[in-house]
Amino acid sequence: MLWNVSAETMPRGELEALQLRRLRETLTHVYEKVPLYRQRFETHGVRPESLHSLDDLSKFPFTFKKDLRDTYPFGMFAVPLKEVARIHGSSGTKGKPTVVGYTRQDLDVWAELIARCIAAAGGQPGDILHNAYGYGLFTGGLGLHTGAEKMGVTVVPASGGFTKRQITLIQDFRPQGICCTPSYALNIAETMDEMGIDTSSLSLRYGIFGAEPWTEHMRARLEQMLGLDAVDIYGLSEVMGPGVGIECAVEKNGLHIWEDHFLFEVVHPDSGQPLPPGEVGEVVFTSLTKQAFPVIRYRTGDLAAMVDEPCSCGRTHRRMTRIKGRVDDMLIIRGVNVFPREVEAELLAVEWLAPHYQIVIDKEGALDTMEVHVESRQVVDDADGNMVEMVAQNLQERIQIRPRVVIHPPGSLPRSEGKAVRVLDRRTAPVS
Ligand code: DLL
Repeated sequence: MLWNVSAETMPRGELEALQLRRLRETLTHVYEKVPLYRQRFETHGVRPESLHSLDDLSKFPFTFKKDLRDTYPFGMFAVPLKEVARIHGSSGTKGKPTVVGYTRQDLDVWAELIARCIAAAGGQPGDILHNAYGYGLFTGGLGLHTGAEKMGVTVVPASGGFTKRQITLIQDFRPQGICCTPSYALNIAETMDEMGIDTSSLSLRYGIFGAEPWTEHMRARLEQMLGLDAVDIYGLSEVMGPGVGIECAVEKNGLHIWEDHFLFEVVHPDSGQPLPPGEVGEVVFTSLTKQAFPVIRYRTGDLAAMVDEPCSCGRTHRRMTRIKGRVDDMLIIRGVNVFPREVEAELLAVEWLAPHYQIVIDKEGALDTMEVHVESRQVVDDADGNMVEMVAQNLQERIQIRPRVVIHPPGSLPRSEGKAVRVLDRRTAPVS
């Protein structure tokens, strides 16, 4: 089902004309209201009037997460605080959170886009949606919540945690939809299994999973364990929150970005030069309708490619591949560049390992150490160390460094209730 047929199937020419008009308005709005943008534009010798076509956007400067930190808390708001109806933020692993604001109109647009997402996932008015994204400063819980309400879906505001109680609610209320992080969905599914619940008796038809990277392997597992269609939802607080884009249940292949509200580019992470469709680079967003917290060419740090092919669902909005990683998630261990997603891919390829792992980086004297902790699906007898040896060997071939591998019994590694923490880098941990 399409929630907003005319917007979601708008012919490209019409969509681009709308984007150009909205982009001009946004550039004017930030130039007049946000000193940081005015100064940046002036330094780059551009003004809102410099924009004649969508391609001209590339003349405008980028915005970075650091800009939000430097103007903490409200320095990049483009409306007076009394017009800000709500504030959200991201958790901020490095001290203060990044803060974003929404006017009433921004909240309405957000709800509309979430309604489009729920419909794309296979939901419809009258459904019950079990919302296990965290409620609070994090955008996940309330973002999905208000969109579902707007659509006429009954929301169960479960938030994260108290997993057994959540399972009781899922059994008793019989929701058609569930939304949470994929790692928490796995936690719920495994807990059901432990409780001896026959998942074929569940009512779930669709799952809206995102807020962290996940893989096709994980999708297959969640679909099989929970008996639903799982789609990937993407977003970030700085740009709006969940619902910047979503996969459609028809193709489950790339996330439609709601291009009437966001312009997206993919650029080379070092040079900042735009990349053609199909090439993986850093995703950059410009908001087209936001009032309180507009963003111009915001560098997300997320890596993906643009997909510029028609989709059989009928939506004309272009797609983005799954997020392939982050620009800054590269670990440098003894001088070798290591990407956690490479470790994940190697572990998930081993049939008897479970998708629960953690990478711990530390130092012994001057030397970096790397440990990979992973769970097996069943209790394994590895007295002679052959299994550990095999996993360590495979990892070494893939990442050029030999980690110490520890295989843990099923159920022993910490489970996620929100975004899973996959890497513990103790070299950078603050000394307490
Ligand atoms: O995670 C918003 C969200 C909530 C998205 C619920 C989807 C569902 P932040 O806390 O600001 O906002 O974190 C944003 O999370 O830059 C990505 O690195 C990552 N991320 C979000 N969605 C996905 C996804 C929310 N589908 C950051 N796949 C982003 C991979 C994702 N990474």
